[in-house]
Amino acid sequence: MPNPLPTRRHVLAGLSAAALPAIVSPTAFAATGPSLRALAAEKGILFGSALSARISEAPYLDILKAECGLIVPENELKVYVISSQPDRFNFAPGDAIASFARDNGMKMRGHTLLWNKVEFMPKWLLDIDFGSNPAREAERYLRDYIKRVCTHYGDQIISWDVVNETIDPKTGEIRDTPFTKALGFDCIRIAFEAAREYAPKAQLVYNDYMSWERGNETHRKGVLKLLETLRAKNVPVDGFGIQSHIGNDGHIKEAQHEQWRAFIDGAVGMNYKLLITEFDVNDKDLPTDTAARDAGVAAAAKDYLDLMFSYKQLDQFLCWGMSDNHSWLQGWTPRTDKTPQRPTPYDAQYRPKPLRDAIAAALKAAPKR
Ligand code: 9MR
Repeated sequence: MPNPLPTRRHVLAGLSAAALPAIVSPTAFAATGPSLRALAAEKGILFGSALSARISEAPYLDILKAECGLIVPENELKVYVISSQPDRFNFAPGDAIASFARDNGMKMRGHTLLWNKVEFMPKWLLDIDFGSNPAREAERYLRDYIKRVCTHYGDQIISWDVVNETIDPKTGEIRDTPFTKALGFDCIRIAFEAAREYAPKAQLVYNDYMSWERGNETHRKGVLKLLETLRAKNVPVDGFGIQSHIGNDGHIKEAQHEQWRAFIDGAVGMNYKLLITEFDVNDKDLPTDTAARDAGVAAAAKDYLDLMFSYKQLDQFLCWGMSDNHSWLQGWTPRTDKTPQRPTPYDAQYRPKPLRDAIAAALKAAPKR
């Protein structure tokens, strides 16, 4: 379920430049050597992270400032935050993140204009009555919503996850939602066309979570079919966002490189740019021992990132949070031993972990794009 919305007080306390100390002290446990942002930039990759407006700890924000050139709001641009009531539009949480990014010279991605999945639509939208001409009214609503959000942020958002997770992993087909009921595939086309119209300079991305692990075959097939249809119908889509929540299916050791390469080759063969949009490593199958676990996470990450960075079409890479205490995985798949997950580059005390070294090593080994 969606997290409770951040209050205005939290947002402002956490992110406004005015609330930050005038002189920001360096992170207590700063990583040595070049930042991930610098290592990535050397290879033509933009490195960044998700940020939630609920986060206010200065050391966390310092890590972002030190490491990231790109920020994506974790939840603040989702329809259940922006429009939790009909005809109400709340941009305050997203604006706080936009200010943080601007004040710190970071670019910004947008996530997401149409999360075509009923679990993440506000109740009023699920109950919506599109009237006697549902196709026309659904299109009017969708275009209007996308216009409001895109024009609010203008050119600050360089890349949008226009449509997120519309493929049902079990069937490989487009999910049933109020929009697909009214418009079928056209809701996807309309979302991208409206995004092109109202965010003409932004890269437009289809984003999904299919992985290289066993059990993902139908999901991968469905996503490739969607990417093909988008091209066949000349829908304006520039990039394919591969979320990369690796290990999330409990198969951290079951990498299937050949199948995964065939899948990505399919996407780049259709001339899509690639992005890693939400990288983290679910460690629920790894041992309790911290050192062993961190080593397993780092090894899985290096293996995955080496393969991904071999594609020169990939030029944006974002982690889904930079420290373990702020990872969604703590609540999503708690470990059976009850110890906290360790899925991100920094630990809960904001110390860099072997995962950070693995990311740095993969960036150093990556070919220039
Ligand atoms: O990390 C996000 C978590 O805080 C939210 O409660 C959840 C529902 O909005 O979404 C999480 O982010 C998801 C992202 O938006 C889309 N891909 C999967 C991410 C992890 O669930």
